Amino acid sequence: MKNKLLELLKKYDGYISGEDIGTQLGVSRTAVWKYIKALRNDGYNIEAVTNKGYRLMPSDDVLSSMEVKIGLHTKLIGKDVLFFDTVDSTNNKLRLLALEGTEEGTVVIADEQSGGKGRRGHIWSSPKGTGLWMSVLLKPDITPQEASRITLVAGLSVCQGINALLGINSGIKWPNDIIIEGKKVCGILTEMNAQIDNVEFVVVGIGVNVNTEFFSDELKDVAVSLRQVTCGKVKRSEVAAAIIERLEENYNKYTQEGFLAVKADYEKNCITLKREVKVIAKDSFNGRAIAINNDGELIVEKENGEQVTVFSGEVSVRGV
Ligand code: BT5
Repeated sequence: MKNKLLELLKKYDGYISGEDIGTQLGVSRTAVWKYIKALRNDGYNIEAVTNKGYRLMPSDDVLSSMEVKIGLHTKLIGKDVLFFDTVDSTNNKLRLLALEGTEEGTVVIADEQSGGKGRRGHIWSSPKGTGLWMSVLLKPDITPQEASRITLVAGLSVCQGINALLGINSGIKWPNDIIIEGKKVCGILTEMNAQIDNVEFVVVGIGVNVNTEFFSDELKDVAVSLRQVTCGKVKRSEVAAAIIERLEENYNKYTQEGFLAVKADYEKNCITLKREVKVIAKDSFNGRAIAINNDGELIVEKENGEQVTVFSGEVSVRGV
């Protein structure tokens, strides 16, 4: 009911009386008042004026399950959106839920992560109220070796989602960073539970800096937020919905037709291609990123003309 009331308030530009709300939703005016109070507790700014009724004020950046779901038209991803004020890591939270049998497509979002994780034990800074810290549960019928392609699919979805929503020009640094003007706006951490030859489930963790105004000294030269780029406050729920919509579309293409189905879009948005890169591995080398192959791996051409296939997760690639 709270959901329906919110939708109704959003539909009206001006005021709507308690009586009208009651009639449209089929509840008493006392019940209307109760739900208005509940929405205010969730952070919505609802004005009440005698003889006029209620009006939803241009909303601040309220992040909640309901707010995300209102913007969604997907069938699988986001059918369930679970919101938490604080968790250690949305990936950890969703993994536990997955072990209990939670359905594919479930999304966990938190306002704050106390132990946000990057890859290989890195820390992901996830302060309260500033970013979109979100994990998505997927159960693709793939082998563990193929799981890194899910990261590419997710990266593409973030890039397309935020570019379309905000009219910006982010790009993907292969394999999993979303970059704007040379700085990282989003990182993706894909974790899985698997047997030797099949994946039970994949948790795709997506961290987007949305309304961060100031980064720590350590991060300020490498990190950027959507707010810093657009010079205005951005609604995290809209960012979440835009990403989930694209993710469902790309994930369906991927599961039905393989990576080839999204490869052209990935390449179009990939800023690593045609650039000089340094592949950091046991034996580091310099080269030129010339292509993404049909499995999503990066082909780097060394100065001597030798072509090397770089597997995601195995190395880092930096612009030189
Ligand atoms: C990543 O790791 O980029 C993956 C980050 C995934 C975060 C999401 S949030 C939701 C879900 N729950 C989690 O616990 N994690 C996922 P990596 O490529 O290892 O990059 C980590 C490095 O990025 C750090 O060592 C810092 O240098 C830098 N960094 C940390 N916090 C950052 C931030 N908020 N913005 C930009 N860069 C950051």
